[in-house]
Amino acid sequence: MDVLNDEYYMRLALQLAEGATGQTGVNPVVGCVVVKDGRIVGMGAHLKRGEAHAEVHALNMAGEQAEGATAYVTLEPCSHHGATPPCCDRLIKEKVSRVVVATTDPNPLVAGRGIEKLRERGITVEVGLLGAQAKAMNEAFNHHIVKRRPFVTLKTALTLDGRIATHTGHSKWITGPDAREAVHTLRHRHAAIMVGVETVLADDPELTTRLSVPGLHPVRIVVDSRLRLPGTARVMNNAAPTIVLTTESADAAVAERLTSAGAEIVRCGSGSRVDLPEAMRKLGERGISSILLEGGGVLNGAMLQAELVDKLMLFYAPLIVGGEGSPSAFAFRGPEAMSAAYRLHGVKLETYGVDWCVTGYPAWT
Ligand code: AOF
Ligand code: ZN
Repeated sequence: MDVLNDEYYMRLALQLAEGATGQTGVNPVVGCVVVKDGRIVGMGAHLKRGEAHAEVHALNMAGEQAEGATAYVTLEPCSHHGATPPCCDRLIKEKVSRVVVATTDPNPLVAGRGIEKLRERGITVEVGLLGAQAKAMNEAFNHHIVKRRPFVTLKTALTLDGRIATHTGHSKWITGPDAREAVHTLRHRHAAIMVGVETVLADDPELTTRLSVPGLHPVRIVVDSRLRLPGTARVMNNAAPTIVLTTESADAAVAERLTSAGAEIVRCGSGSRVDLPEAMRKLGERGISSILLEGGGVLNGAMLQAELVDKLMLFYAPLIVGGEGSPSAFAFRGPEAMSAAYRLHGVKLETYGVDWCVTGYPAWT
């Protein structure tokens, strides 16, 4: 049994928050634990945008026992009127005497004001306990609320020699069932999933979340400058919304056909290719805070070059396929000198059955 101390309760609050990853939309995941005289009297997590914040659930549970209690919150209590009233007002009203906060809220509407307001009312506030963990679990929220564009995680399965198919284009399967199951969890955890039209034409994927326990489907985004997407493609089924990113010059009649088949057409730029920075801005504005980028190689390369990839998750299978023409996970010209290669930092290695996942961040994240 752990020693019961601040860290013990904050870990519990972090677990509550973590459990809701993928279901809070543009909002962060947040957990709260209220402790009075050595006993937990309230617990809560923010579960859905528009519904109660973590503190409200926990304080509702605590009732009158909140008076004189300590509240452990994974994110600074909010000070603004959003979909719900400010959490710091509620903590003040319930006469909580101490608030332990893991990390401040980067939302410009809050950004320290929540902590300030509590202190002004004589509440003891301590900030920073398990702050790194709390920040990491909201990496997409922290990015989107400040930059207003989605946090993009590039995910690909690849062979040890960096290929995503053989020279004939055959690709099923590279990684085993454990890695593929992990990818479905990733889909649940992202607001949207994005692929190039080549991937749709080659594999006809459905791009939904399919797990032993059902998850939420991400919005499906297809990058398709010339509108080659067939109306009969599986991404066009009604399991989830589908957005097609294209250009100003794409054919209006084809666009109309895809719209009547249920897709939403978003035109980005007047060049021959989709203007990716503009696309990310438009998606961010419409509340898509995170994207799982599932390739293929050309789109991966273009997104990386445009510095629009914020995280990479590379699922390596212990396979070598060779083949001069076999498609690469990153199909772009790349730098001349090795010293100019994209170097990942914060690299972590995990195993899934016989496969490995290398996670890392590019220099600009
Ligand atoms: C908290 N506790 O549990 C959450 C917070 O539109 P609203 O009202 O849901 O407000 C969303 C903003 O509130 C969000 O951008 C972030 O700044 C904060 N989220 N704050 O005190 C919570 N989910
Ligand atoms: Zn709040």
